[in-house]
Amino acid sequence: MHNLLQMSPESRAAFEELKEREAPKLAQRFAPRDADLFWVRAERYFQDLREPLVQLYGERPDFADYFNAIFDTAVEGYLARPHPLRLLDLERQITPDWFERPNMVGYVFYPQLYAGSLADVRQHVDYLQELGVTYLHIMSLLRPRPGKNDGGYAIMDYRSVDPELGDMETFQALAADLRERGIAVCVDLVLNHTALEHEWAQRAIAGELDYLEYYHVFADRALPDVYEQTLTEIFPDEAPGSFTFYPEMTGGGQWVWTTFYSYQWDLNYTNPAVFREMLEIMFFLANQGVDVLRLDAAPFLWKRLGTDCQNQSEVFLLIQAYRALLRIAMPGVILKAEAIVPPDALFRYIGVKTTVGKQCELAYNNQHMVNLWNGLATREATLMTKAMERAPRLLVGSAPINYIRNHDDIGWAMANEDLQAIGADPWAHRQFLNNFYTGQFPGSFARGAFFQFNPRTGDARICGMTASLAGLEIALEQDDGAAIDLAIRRILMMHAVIMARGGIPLLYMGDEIGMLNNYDYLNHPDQAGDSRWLQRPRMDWEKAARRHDLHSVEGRVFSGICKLVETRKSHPVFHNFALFQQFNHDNHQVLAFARKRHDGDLLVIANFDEHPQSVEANLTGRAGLTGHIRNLLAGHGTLDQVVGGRYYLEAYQVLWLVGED
Ligand code: OTU
Repeated sequence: MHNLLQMSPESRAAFEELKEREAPKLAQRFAPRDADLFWVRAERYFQDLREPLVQLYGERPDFADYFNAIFDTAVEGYLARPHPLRLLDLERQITPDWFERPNMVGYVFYPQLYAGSLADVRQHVDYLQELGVTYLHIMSLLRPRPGKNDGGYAIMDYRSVDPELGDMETFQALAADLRERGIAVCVDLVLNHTALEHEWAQRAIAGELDYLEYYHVFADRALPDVYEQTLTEIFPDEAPGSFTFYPEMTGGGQWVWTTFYSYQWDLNYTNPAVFREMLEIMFFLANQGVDVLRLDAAPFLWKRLGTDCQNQSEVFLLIQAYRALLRIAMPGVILKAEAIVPPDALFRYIGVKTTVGKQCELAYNNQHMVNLWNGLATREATLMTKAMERAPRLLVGSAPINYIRNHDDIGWAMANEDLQAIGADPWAHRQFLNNFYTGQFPGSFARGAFFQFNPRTGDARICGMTASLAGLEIALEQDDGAAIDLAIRRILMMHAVIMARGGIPLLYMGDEIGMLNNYDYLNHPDQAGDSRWLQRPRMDWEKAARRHDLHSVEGRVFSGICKLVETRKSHPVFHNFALFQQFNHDNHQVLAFARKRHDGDLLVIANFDEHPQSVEANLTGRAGLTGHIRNLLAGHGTLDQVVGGRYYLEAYQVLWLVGED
C-alpha cells in the first residue's frame, strides 16, 4: 500500500511518529481489527490532512503541538463512535456513491414548525416516507441564544439541543429511527460564528486572552474601516456594517467582526485552537447520528485585507483538512457546503482539478435555483442553458443539492457574463426580476417580498414560498381556475427539472402541498424585520390531510411530486454520476439537457412557457438516445408524440425521455 500513497517524507515521518504515540490508546480500547481500520484510513488520508494544516498553521512554533492535538481529537472521535455508526461507516465505504443514488430525495424543515418537539417529529416520519424522503435536513436543532437568533443560526451551545425541542437523547433516538427507515440526517454546523452568548464569546468579553483569540477583535476602527472598504454587507437593512462595538469589553470597549447579525461573532480560523474545537463539535454531532454536516456560511471563514473576505483559498484548505479527518475517523459522514456564491467560486467547494475528492461532497446549486426563477419570469430557458455551459460535465464523488427554494432569500447571483451573453443588462435585468417577484411588474403572477433592500445600491433579494412566487396565491385569491392550473404546472415543472438534474433534489417543507406565504411573521417582533420568515410557515397539517384528494390543490401538487419521486427512484439514469450536456436549439422557451450513463441516457425537455411550445425531435438523436423513445412522465392524453419532426409540449410540460431497446 505504501507506494500507492505518495506521502512526502515529512508526512511519512509525522505519521509514523503519531502512530507510535496513539496506537496504544486505540489498542487498549478497541479490538485489533477496529484499530487497524483506523490506521489504514489514517495512512490513506494523512497527506490530505497534513498538507493543508502545514499551509495554514505550519509557520507557528507550536504547530506540532496543535497537529498532535488535532490528530488526537480524531482518535477520540473514533473511540467515541457508537458501534452501529461504525458499521454504517463500513457500509458507506463499500458504497461510496450512497448519496448520489436515484433514491436520494431530500426534505428540509424547522422541526419547531414541522411538528413541535423532536418527539412530535417522530410522529410525522410516515409522512416523509410517503413522499419518498431519504435525506432530511433538520434545521435549527442546537441550542440558540435567547431572543432573536437568526432562525437558529446563532448558537450558544453546540452540544445541546434547543430545549424547546427536547434533549440530545431524544435527538439520538430520532436519528436512529430515521436511520432504520433509510433516511440520512443533515444538521447545520454553524462554523463561521457563534452567538455572543456562547461560552467562548463570554470569556472573550471577560477579557481572557485565549478566548479573545477565538474571534476577530479590534481596539479601534482603524482596521475595520479598511476592511469595510472592500466588504459587501450581508444584511445591510437590519444589520449594517460588518463590525459591532461592545462597550463592556476591556479597554473601554472593542470592535468585533460580525458579518451577519451583531450577536453572531465570526470565529477566527487563523487560530488552530478554533479549528480543533470545531472538529470536536463535528465529531460530537456525527456521533449522535448526523450523516451530513452543512457548513453554514462557509465562504466567510477566512479574512483577507483588500478582498471581500469570501472564498479565500484558505477556506478550501480548512475544508480539505476537515474532510480528511472525517474520512479517517468516520467516513460515513459527509460535508455540504453552504456557499451561495457565483458559479466559478461555487465549484471550488466540491473540488476542481487537484482538489477533486478533497472538498465537500455536496453543495447547494444556487445558480440553478436562481435560473429556474429567472426562467419562470422571462418564460425563457436561454439563461439557464447558457449557465449550463460552464457546469462540470462530470462530477466525481460529489453532487449538487438541487432546490427551488429554501429558508433563505433568492439572490440573483447569476453570472453577469451569462446575462450579457443573452443580451441582458445585468443591473436592469436584476431590477426586472425584483419587480417581477414582488408583483410590481405589470402582469406578474408572483407574490413575494424584498429582503435586505439596500437603498444605497438599489440591490435586493427576494423572499416567498414557492407556490406564492409561482402564482398560486394570486390565482387562489382570484378564484381563477385557469391561473390555478398554470401555477400548479409551474410548481411541478420546477420540481421535474430539479429531480432530473443529478445530485440530491431538496424539497422545502410545505412546497409539496403548495403552501403559501406566511404573513404571520409580522406579528412576531423577533421575526418582523426579517422577511425570510415569509417562507418559513408552520406546517399546515389540515392542508396536508387533503393530499390524497386529487381534486384539491394540495392533492394535485402532492401527487404530482410523488410521481416524480417514484419515477426518479425507479430508473438508474437519475444517478448523479452522469455525463452532462445542454442543448441549444430553435426554441428559447424550452430547456433541453441530457445526462448520459453506461446504463442509459436521459433527455430532459422542459417548457418554461404558459403556452404550448415545440422543439425539434432530433434532439433525441443529438443526445444519443437510441431504440424506442419513451417519456417516463407520460400521462394519459399528453402530447409527447413527434408530429412533423417536432415534439409538442403543453404549458410547462416536462418530458423525461429515455431510449429503450
Ligand atoms: C446562512 O446564509 C444561513 O442559511 C442563513 O439562514 C443565516 O442567516 C446565515 O448563514 C448566517 O448564519 O447570507 O442570506 O454564501 O449566503 O451563509 C443568507 C453564504 C446568507 C451566505 C449564507 C447566508
